[in-house]
Amino acid sequence: MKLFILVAVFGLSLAQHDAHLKYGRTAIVHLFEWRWADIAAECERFLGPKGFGGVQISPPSEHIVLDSPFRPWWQRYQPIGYNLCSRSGNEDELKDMITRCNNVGVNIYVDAVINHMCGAGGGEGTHSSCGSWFSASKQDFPTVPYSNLDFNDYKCNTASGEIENYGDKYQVRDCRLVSLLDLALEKDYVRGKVADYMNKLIDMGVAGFRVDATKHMWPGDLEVVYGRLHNLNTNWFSGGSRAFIFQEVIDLGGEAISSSEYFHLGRVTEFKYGAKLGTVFRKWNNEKLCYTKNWGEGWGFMADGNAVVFVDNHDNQRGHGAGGASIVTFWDSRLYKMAVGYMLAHPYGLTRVMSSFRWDRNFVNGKDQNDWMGPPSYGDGSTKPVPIYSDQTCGDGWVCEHRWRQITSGQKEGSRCTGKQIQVGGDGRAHFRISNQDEDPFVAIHAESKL
Ligand code: QV4
Ligand code: CA
Repeated sequence: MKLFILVAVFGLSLAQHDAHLKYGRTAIVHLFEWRWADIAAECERFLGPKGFGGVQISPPSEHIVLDSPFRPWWQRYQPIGYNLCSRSGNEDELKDMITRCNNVGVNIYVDAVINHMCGAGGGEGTHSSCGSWFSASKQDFPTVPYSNLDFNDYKCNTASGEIENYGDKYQVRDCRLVSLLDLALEKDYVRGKVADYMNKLIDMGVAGFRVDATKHMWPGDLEVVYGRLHNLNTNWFSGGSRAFIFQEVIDLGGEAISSSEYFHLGRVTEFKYGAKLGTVFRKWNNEKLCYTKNWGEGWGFMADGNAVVFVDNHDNQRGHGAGGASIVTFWDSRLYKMAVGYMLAHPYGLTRVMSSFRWDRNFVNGKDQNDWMGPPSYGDGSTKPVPIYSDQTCGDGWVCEHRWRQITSGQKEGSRCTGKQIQVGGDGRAHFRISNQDEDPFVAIHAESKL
């Protein structure tokens, strides 16, 4: 009997590691700040046909709307409630996107901001994406509702109420991250509201969640919340499927909290991956590509089945979060194509491709003054659609790395390959040359792209 229970609990938690990708699909893409209407169209015209497994979307929950700086991208990481209207669109558009993407085999993963609400200095009024009233100063969020009883101030042990020392796991979890009002996830009431929010999305058809700021929440609290989640919608997923959970924990070593505290709950972001890959492709510290022949666990990364990996993310491509100077982004396009090509070809972790927007970088003493800039928008702050040109690239400041030819790789078109053509002998060997002068100095061979 005891053994049986052990197996059942183990099975349940492992289930949350499964991204439920449809057959033959292996990578997901973060369409950072895209509108729901554009994601729906992208699933049908590109992601479905090209074999992408899923999309990580920006937080769909109601968020603060800021004037200064004007509409920063990070306002979406300051929820004021769980209504589903955001800078990307309203609830109907969200639902339509989930349905249309699921119908072409592309899963949707929601960025869930459940550690906190808006910043303590967020004021009072209806400056929010659905127009709901809230008061940051009174800690009053009537649309949920949360009141001042639902926050962690009574537990936090620092004088400022902020996280002051990442060496102390109590402050990291019970105090405010950059002044963001910290939810008391130990309370059954708060757990219930968070689970209701996530369940509404599951019922609409999402396949799982990126859990924002996981390091700042206790594993025991999360276990209860995840345990209350519904099974996935059987219109698209087989009966009994559990939501895929991948948790944002930045663990480069040397802090009180480590990624491994969350492995039993779902996958975890492996931030060492992009940081190390950057040093290899930049040839820093005498790194060489040939040293990566044991790339993955051999480099001290977490176990394959626990990891979500990426070259860069929406934070560290603009100096937020962690990863350091080595991170390669679309700004270094030639290196970036090589690094992403390498990641996609390598069998380690669940791979996530970043899809960004451009902004006007302005470095003063090494710090980008414009790292706050939001997506391409009109004067009133509303986000612009993503125009697609006939050569398949995107316009209006949308970078669309996921559409770069080298990242989708060569295609088979009729009787020819659009990429490099390579002869593979019956013995499985091939002879080919890669010059370091090539514009794209790498080759990835896909077993099913043959003539
Ligand atoms: C500022 C000061 C505070 C001060 C406060 C006073 O920094 O010390 O107390 O004013 O009002 C924005 C501003 C930030 C501001 C804060 C509150 O940038 O300067 O505080 O708002 O007004 C994103 C951005 C943050 C942004 C936040 C909320 O990166 O800059 O803060 O959204 O809008 C750690 C965590 C990790 C986190 C990473 C960035 O362990 O979990 O930092 N990553 C995730 C997301 C990230 C997001 C958050 C967490 C928060 O990926 O995008 O932060 O949801 O490593
Ligand atoms: Ca917390």
